[in-house]
Amino acid sequence: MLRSGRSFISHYKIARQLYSTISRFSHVETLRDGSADTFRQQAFAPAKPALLPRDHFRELSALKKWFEPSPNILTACQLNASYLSSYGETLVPLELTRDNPSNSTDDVSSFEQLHAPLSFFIEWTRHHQRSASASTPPTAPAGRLYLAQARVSDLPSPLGADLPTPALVTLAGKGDVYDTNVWIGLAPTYTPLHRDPNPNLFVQLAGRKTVRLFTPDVGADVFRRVQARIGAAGGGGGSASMRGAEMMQGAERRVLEAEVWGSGEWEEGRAGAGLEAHLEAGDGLFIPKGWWHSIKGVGEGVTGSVNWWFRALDTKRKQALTRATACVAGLLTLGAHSAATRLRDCASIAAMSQPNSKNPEQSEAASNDEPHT
Ligand SMILES: O=C(O)CCC(=O)C(=O)O
Repeated sequence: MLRSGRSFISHYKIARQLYSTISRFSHVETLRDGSADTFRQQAFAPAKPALLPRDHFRELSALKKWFEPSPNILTACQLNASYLSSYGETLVPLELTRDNPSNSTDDVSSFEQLHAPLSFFIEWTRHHQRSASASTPPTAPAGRLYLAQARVSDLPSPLGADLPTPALVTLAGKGDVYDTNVWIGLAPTYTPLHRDPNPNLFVQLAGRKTVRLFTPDVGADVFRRVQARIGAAGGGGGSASMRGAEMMQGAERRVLEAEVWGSGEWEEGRAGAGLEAHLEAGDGLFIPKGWWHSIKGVGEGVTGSVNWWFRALDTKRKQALTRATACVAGLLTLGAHSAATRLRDCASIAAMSQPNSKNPEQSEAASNDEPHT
């Protein structure tokens, strides 16, 4: 059967868009095991995005205690209100996004950040999940809430204890965590393209997310092009490492989203520059410092994640560790006397690699970490 010319063209456009979206993003590779050595050698040291083996973080307490299966929607989760309500008075940061009426070009009319008790957010998700699964048509939602960038250090300590720092984080970097944040919402959720000034271990606690990543240079190009485009229309000017209101609404949101999730132009001559990862509860993704990423909560029900922004070893410490390793290896080939002398050398080199070393070489160790928002 022949289609009308217009309908054929629109089908062709959709097919082309789908094809280009599918083919432009390669899958993030999965590490062969979750050991600290493999993580360090194949992801952390070469600054390469990588997925930990599926379910690696399945045992995290938060994953088991904060969420439970939805009784109404197969495969969806909900918040475990009976556990979390004990901390209902805790103030948490929320993002409120309001949808625009359908006759507007922007799909989001306003974006606000506020603080409200956790109990309010629990009630909001419960209400929305109930009306989404009810057979009666739901009333138009007044807006969407996203519990975004809630610092674990600001949560009551039992909740913080449900998110112990993974060994990979303490073993691979300087051993300290810059910041840990949780992100909980009802799918769909959306975080625009940005980059983090520290390495990021991103772990999915509930529901599903899709992450798209760009190399530092391609991401910077995409961001610049979007800024230029909306700058011409009088908008933009935000920072890519700040979760600012400008990237969550209006022209910047629309153009950024189209560039990353639609038929953006970044791919020309840039094979392999865009990566994609699909995360489910228990999965973990390493996002190296400076890699650009945009994240969508997909599917149905509650989606929850936690990220650990941790510090990379500074160059001096990296060099000292390499020298110390070589020094110890050399010991094995020496006689007792020379070995004792060599051992003293090794000890002083190893001291240099300690984070709080008083060695003058270390005073320069203050990292190039920038603040997160
Ligand atoms: O999960 C999200 O929506 C955002 C997380 C994020 O931006 C990050 O980990 O850098």
